[in-house]
Amino acid sequence: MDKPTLHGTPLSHFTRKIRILLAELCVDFDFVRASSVLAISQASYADNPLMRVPTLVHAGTTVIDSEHIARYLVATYDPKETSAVRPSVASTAPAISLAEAAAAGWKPA
Ligand SMILES: N[C@@H](CCC(=O)N[C@@H](CS)C(=O)NCC(=O)O)C(=O)O
Repeated sequence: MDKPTLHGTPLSHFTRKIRILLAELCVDFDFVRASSVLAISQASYADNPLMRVPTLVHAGTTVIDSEHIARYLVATYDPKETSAVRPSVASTAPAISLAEAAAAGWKPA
């Protein structure tokens, strides 16, 4: 399967939401840092006509808006077929996903 490319900025919380979901789904992806969220050309946002980040490009498809991107990723990468924790993290962290933690009543401090 083609590797998706996420266009965004490190400080964008919408971009971060998608990076967390990609990690949870164990999806390997390329990250392209947008030059600035003040840029005035669509090209700076991977041709996102809304001129915002994030934008996901995968297998010839461009998906815009983090909610649509999240739905696209969950539909494309079956969460049931992926490990809840990335292998590099699994050796040092308890093997529990955010969904499992929430179901168990865990709340962030
Ligand atoms: N509804 C959009 C909002 C995205 C958004 O507002 N991103 C900010 C960065 S966190 C942005 O690109 N701002 C540039 C601007 O508003 O011109 C989504 O969920 O992806």
